[in-house]
Amino acid sequence: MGLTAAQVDHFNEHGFVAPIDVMSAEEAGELRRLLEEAEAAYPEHLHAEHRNNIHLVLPFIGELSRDPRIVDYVESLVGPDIMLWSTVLFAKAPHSGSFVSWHQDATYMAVGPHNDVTAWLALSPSTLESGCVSMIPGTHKSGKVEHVDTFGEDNILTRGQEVQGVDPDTAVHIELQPGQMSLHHPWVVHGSQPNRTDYRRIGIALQTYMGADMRPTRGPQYVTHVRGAAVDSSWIELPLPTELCAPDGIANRDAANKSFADILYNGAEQRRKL
Ligand SMILES: O=C(O)CCC(=O)C(=O)O
Repeated sequence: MGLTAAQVDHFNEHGFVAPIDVMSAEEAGELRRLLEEAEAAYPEHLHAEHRNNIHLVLPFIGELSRDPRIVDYVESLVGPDIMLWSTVLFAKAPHSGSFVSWHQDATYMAVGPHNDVTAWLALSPSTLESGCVSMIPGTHKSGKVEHVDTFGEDNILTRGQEVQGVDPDTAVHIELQPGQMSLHHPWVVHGSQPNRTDYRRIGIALQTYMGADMRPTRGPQYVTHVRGAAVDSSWIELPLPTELCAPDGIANRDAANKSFADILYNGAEQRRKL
């Protein structure tokens, strides 16, 4: 089952579509349990500063990246031949100041031409109070806009990059229950506020699902195959893991994270500790 014509129109007009039911709250709870069990077992590999590309070391996140209940919707936007660029675990501790400044994903990605979409799946309630993702509708139509690096301490983004002059009153707050997802366009301006609740707000961004026509514009860059045609040789294709945090998965993730950091920090005046 893919998106309805009305959902595709909404995405094209506003730059996002949500909420989309992917799985039951119980199933999302089970994913959360597996994730938190892995965080407890492998703290050196899974912590707040090491939260990228978890699908390369956690088999259940690898499987999630190919789950037809997500990918069928993605296919409605990018076509039948799909790769995945990365994943990001966006977790905010209860009553933490962590926030995400207004930004566009595509600005720092060094891939193109853009035929891609991010799926963001909630594993706990993502509400205005817990710091859900907020989108500025229609901003995807402007293409790339200027960002300023802030390196703000509580800013979860790599370089604290921020689009200036956004009017927060125009934001649409994407509230999701566990098991629901949003889909957003690589150029839509979005961000999120601190978590003011007693619970951990957890979302997994499958970021970004790319159509087969996309290419790296700086390299080397790593992807996993999701469905359809084989990955083009301009990418380095990595396998999904079969074991939790096994040495080969860790080596693949280290390579992908290094390339990810080199791309995201391109031209930056400083780097955070990774
Ligand atoms: O999870 C958040 O708070 C921000 C997510 C985000 O910026 C993204 O998925 O691109």
